[in-house]
Amino acid sequence: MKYWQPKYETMKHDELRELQLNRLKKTAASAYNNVHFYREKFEALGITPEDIRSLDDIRKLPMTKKTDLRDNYPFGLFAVPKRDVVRIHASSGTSGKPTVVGYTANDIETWANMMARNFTMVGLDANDVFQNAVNYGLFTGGLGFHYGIEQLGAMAVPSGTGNTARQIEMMQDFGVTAIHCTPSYGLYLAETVREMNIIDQLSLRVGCFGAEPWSSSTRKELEDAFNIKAYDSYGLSEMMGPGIAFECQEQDGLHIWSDHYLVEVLDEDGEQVAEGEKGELVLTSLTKEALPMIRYRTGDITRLLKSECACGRTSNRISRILGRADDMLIVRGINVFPSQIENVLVRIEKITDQFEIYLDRNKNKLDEITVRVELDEGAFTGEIKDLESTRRLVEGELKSVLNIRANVELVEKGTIPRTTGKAKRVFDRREAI
Ligand code: ADP
Ligand code: K
Ligand code: ZN
Repeated sequence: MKYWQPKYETMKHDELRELQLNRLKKTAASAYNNVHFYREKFEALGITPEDIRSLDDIRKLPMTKKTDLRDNYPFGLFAVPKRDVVRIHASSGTSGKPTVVGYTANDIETWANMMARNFTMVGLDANDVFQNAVNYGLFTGGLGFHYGIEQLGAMAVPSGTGNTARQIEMMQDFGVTAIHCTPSYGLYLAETVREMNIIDQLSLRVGCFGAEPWSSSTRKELEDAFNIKAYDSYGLSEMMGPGIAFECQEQDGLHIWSDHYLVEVLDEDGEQVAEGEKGELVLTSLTKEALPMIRYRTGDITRLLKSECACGRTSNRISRILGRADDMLIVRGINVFPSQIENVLVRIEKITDQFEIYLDRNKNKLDEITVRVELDEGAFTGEIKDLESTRRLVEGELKSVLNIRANVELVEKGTIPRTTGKAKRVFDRREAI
């Protein structure tokens, strides 16, 4: 089977635009009628959903940012009563609290079908055995992929993260044909497989890699090491999770599902860029019920590609993600904002509010984050064990907010340079993957 939902995947452009317009009107009406935040934004601009008469009218609508989710934490942007929400997920917020997203039963089904489209697009079907080697739980990558695999009818192996030896054993024993993980973990797995010299015992054909940016040289490395085709999977929690945009077998840009999302790629002045140009990806959901998002600024920089593709799909297409428009860091696929770290540190008494963040890649090619903080004068007792307990305290607080382990390095007060301008706090020493 070539397409999962051929009607939508290959819909003619004018028909698709009509569908988008109808769905945009519905989404705007739901946001306006059910979400106080949107109602106020529309009113401030002097517009109502009735002002949307063509797709170009999207430009009349207000933009939404990640901080808007924080300000309405946890459920303030939901457009349906709580009883209609069947699941929530959470991703990193810009400060102390995570960003919470919600789904109705229809949303979950839409998402599963979107994933099944992606899998069909890269040549998978019910005969495949699919190992999902990402974090389950509040992150969207686990259950998001999982439901898609089941929707496709393939066999899901919900291996989660960690224990590389076990991961490889499962690949061998279960005859795994497809895997999903971050590209950096993929590289580590590949290296381990090479060291064990067992590539002949694997049945892998397809790898789906996402949650962090990666390059075409990493693609080649992964494809060579595993003897697979490696595909880029893009998504973000605010738009559902993974699977919003996905590469097809042409491996030349990602299809972004136009029946579910209205795509804008905007320059710094908020103007739509021309084909081939770079800009920030701004998305409007067209079918999301629990959490409609209007002109959501993803912060991700991409290029707009022409929508014709040799695979026959008519959706919008974007290039791989080229970077971020803001200061968000991606560490092992998990988003980290310097403001989150600052938020933790200012609450701890024994240290000053100066800090530096160092990012490195360890020998297993995995990201390491180190936060350098200053011990406050009065807090130094002269006892090494007290230093160690302060360090552990800071590590623990960071872990609970960031969801990943950060190394903490304590230094003497005054070590971190003070600036009068904008402090340089982040030192990213990782080579690109
Ligand atoms: P978290 O990972 O903290 O749960 P999200 O799932 O919302 O949060 O992360 C979404 C972000 O991850 C995107 O906005 C983008 O910056 C990054 N991302 C996801 N997939 C890719 C990809 N394939 N290439 C580059 N960046 C990606
Ligand atoms: K991410
Ligand atoms: Zn294609």
